[in-house]
Amino acid sequence: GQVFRLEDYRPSDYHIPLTDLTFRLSPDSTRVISELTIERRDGISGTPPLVLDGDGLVLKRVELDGKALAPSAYEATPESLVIANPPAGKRFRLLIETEIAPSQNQALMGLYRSNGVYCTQCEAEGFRRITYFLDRPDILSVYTVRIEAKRDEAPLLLANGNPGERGDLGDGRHFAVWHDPFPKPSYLFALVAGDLGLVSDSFVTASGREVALAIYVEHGKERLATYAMDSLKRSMRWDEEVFGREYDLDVFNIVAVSDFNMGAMENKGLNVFNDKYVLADEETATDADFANIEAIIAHEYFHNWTGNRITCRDWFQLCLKEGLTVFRDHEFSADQRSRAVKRIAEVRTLRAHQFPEDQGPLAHPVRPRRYREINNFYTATVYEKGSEVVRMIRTILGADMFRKGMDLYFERHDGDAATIEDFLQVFEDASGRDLSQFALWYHQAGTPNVTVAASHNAASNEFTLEIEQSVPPTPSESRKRLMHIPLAFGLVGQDGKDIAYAAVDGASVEDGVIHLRKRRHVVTFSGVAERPAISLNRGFSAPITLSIEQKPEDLMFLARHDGDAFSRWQAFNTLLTDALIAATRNVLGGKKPAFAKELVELAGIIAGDETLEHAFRALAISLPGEADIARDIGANIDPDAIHAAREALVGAIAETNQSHFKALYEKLGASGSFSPDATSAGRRALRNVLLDYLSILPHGEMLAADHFSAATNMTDRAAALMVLAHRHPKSAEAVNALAAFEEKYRSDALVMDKWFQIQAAMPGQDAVDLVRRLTAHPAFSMANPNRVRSLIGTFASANQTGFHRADGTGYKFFVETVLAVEKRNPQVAARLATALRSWRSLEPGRQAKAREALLAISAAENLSADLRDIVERTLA
Ligand code: DPP
Ligand code: ZN
Repeated sequence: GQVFRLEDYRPSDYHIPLTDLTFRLSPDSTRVISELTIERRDGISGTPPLVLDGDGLVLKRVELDGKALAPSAYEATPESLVIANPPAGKRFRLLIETEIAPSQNQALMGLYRSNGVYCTQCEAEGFRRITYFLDRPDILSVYTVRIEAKRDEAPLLLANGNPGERGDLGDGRHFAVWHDPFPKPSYLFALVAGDLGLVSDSFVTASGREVALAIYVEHGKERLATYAMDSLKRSMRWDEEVFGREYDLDVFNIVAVSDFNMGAMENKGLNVFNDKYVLADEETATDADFANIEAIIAHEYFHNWTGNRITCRDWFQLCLKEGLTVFRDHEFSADQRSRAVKRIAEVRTLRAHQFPEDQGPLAHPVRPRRYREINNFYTATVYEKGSEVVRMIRTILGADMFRKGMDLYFERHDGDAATIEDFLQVFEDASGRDLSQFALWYHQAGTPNVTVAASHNAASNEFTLEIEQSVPPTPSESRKRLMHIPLAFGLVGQDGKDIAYAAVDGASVEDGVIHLRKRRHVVTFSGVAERPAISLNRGFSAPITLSIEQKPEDLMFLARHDGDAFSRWQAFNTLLTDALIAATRNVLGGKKPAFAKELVELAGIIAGDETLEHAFRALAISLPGEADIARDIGANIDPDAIHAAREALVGAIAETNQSHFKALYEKLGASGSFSPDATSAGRRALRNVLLDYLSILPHGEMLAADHFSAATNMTDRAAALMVLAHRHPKSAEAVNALAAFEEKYRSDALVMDKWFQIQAAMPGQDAVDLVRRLTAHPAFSMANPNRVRSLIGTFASANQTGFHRADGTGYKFFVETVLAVEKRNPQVAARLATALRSWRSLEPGRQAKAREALLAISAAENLSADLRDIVERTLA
C-alpha cells in the first residue's frame, strides 16, 4: 500500500469555504447532493486539476456553476473525482450527486445504520464514503445540511451546528436543515436520523448564554442516560473554570448508538457515542463503567476547543488534539474524584497498553512521520503517551505558565488547522523557555530507560545520585538522541518527611524536579546528614522505565511513608513485581515459590490502613496482572509459569492475612443505597479485592457465591462472577452463577458483554473451546464491535494462559476469527490483530506458533489495508 509521509505535506491548491449537503435518506439507496463553493488558493498560478477523494462511491450527476459537466471534462472512479481543467475564475460552484447504501455499510465508516438509526462516522477518512471531497483536516468549510427522510422511520433528524428550518414534504416524508457557523474539517461532519428517545436539559454558560442539551438513546433507555447528562454539565462547567473555555453553539447533542468502531466521536455539536459509554445504572453498569462514561463524555466535550475550534493540519498531528484532550479529561476526572487514585490508574493503563506498544514492533513516535493506514494510529502512544507529554510540559513550566501557554494557544490558533510545532511554540513564547530538546518526546519513539545508583557519604553529608538515560532502538529509529526528562523527586528522611538539602550540583533542579538532559548526570545534594530513601519519578512525572538499586527495606519504608501517594503505591508495586518475577523463575525451575514474610504482611497493613482512601488501598494490594509481569520479565515468556507464580502470591497473602481480611471484608460489607461517586466506588473496590484474596482459601467458592447472590449492584455482581469463573471454574457455584447471570441479562447486550468478557478471560487450557462455543451464542454477533471486543478481544489481549496455549490452538482460533471480522470491518479486525504485537517476547515454542499465525493472516487473500499494515509491521 501507499506510504504517507509527513515531509510530503503541502497545502491543497483549492479550498472549500462553503459546503451545502442534501441527504435523501433511504436504507439501500441514499442520494447525497453536495454543492461546494470552491476557491483556488492564493498564489496558485494556472488552474491545477481538482482531485477529490472518494471511497466506493457511485457518481450520479456533476455540475459546474449550474451546468452539467461534459463527460470529457471529468473522470470519476469509486476512489476519486478529477476535474482536469477547473474554471479560471477564483471561485466556482460544483454540484456532485452520489448514491450510497447505508444498510450495506458494515465497516461502520461513512453513513451506516445501527439498529435502524442512520448515523455517521467520518474520522479519519469516512467522509469520502459519503461524497467526493477534499477529505483532509486542513480543509475547513462552513456546512449547511438538509436531511430528508420518511417521518415514521426517522422522526428525528440531526446534523452539526444549530437547527434551522424544518417541515413536511408530503408522501410521509419530512426534512430538517442544520447550519454550523464554525468552519470545520470533513472528519467532524455528522448526521443522525432515526426514532430515538430524548433526555433533555440545559446549561447556562459563564457569559450567560443558554445551551439546550440533549442525549438521544433507544426508546425506554432514557433513564440510563442520567449519569451521562450529569457528566456533561460538570464537564462544561469545568472547562470554563479550569481552561476558560465556553461552549459556542445553541445546542449540544449526543446520540448513543450500539454499533460503533470506537468509543465516541466529537463531531461539532453532535457527538456520536458507543452506547456503552452513555448508558448506566447500578443494576447494569460497574463503577468502572461510570468512571469511563464520565471521562469519555468529558473527553468528547473538551474536543470542542482542542480538536474542533483548533484542529489538526494533517493526520500526523493527531496527538495535537488527542494527547491534549486526554490530558484534559484526566485532569477533569482527577478533580471530580481522587487525584492520587486517578494518577495510579492512568499509569497502570499506560504501562499495560502503551509500554508494550513502545517496546515492540508497532512502536511509533507520538507524532508519527509515516503511515500506511491512519486508522491504525489511534493508539495508546498517540493518546496516552501524548497526554503524558502535555503533562510534562506543565511540570516543566509550572501550572501558571502552562495556563498562559494554553491561553495563547487558543488565542493564536482559534480557527486553525495547527501542528505540534505551533503547540510547542506557544509554550516557548509564553514562558521564554527552550523546548527544542523536549520536543523529542513527540518525535522519537521508545520508552526511555533511566538507571540510578544512590550513595550517601556520612562524613561529608553528601547524598549522590548517578543517573543515566538511554532510549532503546525502535523500528526504523536505530539511533536515539538524548531526551529532556523531568524527574520529580524527594529525599525521604527517617521520620517519613522530605528532608531539606543545602545545595545541588550536577543537574538543574527546580521545584523538586531534576531535569535530565545529558546521558549521565552525577547529582550531589549537600547538607544531607542522614541517609535518605530516594523517591524518584514522583507522580510518574516522566513516562520512563526506572531502575534504581534500592534496598527492599527502603521500598518497604517508602510504601508506608512516602509523602507522594503515587510513589507510595509504586514502591509497593515494585516489591510485588520483584517478588513475582522471582517466583516465576522458581516455578520454571521446578521450585515452590516463596515470599518474604514482610512483604506478605505489608499487604495486610496497607489494606487496613485507615489513613488511606479505600480506592488507594484496593489499588495497592491488587497484584500486577499477568501481562504486567510478562512485560517486566521482557523475554522468554511462559504465561503458565507467570500464572502459577501469581496465584501463589495471592495464596500467600490470603493465608497470612486471612482473619484480618475477613474482618475487613465484613466491615466493608454493609452498604447503603447505591451512589456511583468515587468514595463509594472505592469502598466497593477494596471489598471486591478482598473477596478475590479470600476466594482462594478453602470454601472460597461459597463466599463468592454468597457475594454474588447478595449483590445489589453490577460492580459487586460482576466481581463475584469473575472470581467464581476464574478461580473455581468447575464448581457448581460458578456454573450456577454464570447461568443465573445469563438468564437475567440475556436481552441486555451491554451486560452480556460482561458475561462474555469474564468467560473469555478464564485462565487455562479450556478457554479457547469455551470462547469458540460462545461465538455461537444468540447474544453474540460478529457484526457488532462491542461483542467482538468483549469476547474475542478479551480472549486475545487479557487471557495470557488461554490465548497463548502452548499448542497454538488459541492462535489458530484467533486467525480464523480475525479474518472473519475483517470481511465486514477491517478497522476492528486490525485492532484485534495487535494482540500479537509482543510475540517476540514469548518462549521459543509459542513464538514459532505465533509467527505462523501472523504469517497465516498475511497470506490471506484480499487482505484490507488496515490488517495488512498491522500484520506486516508486527512481523517485520
Ligand atoms: N476522535 C475520537 C476520540 O475522541 C476518535 N475515537 O478520540
Ligand atoms: Zn479524542
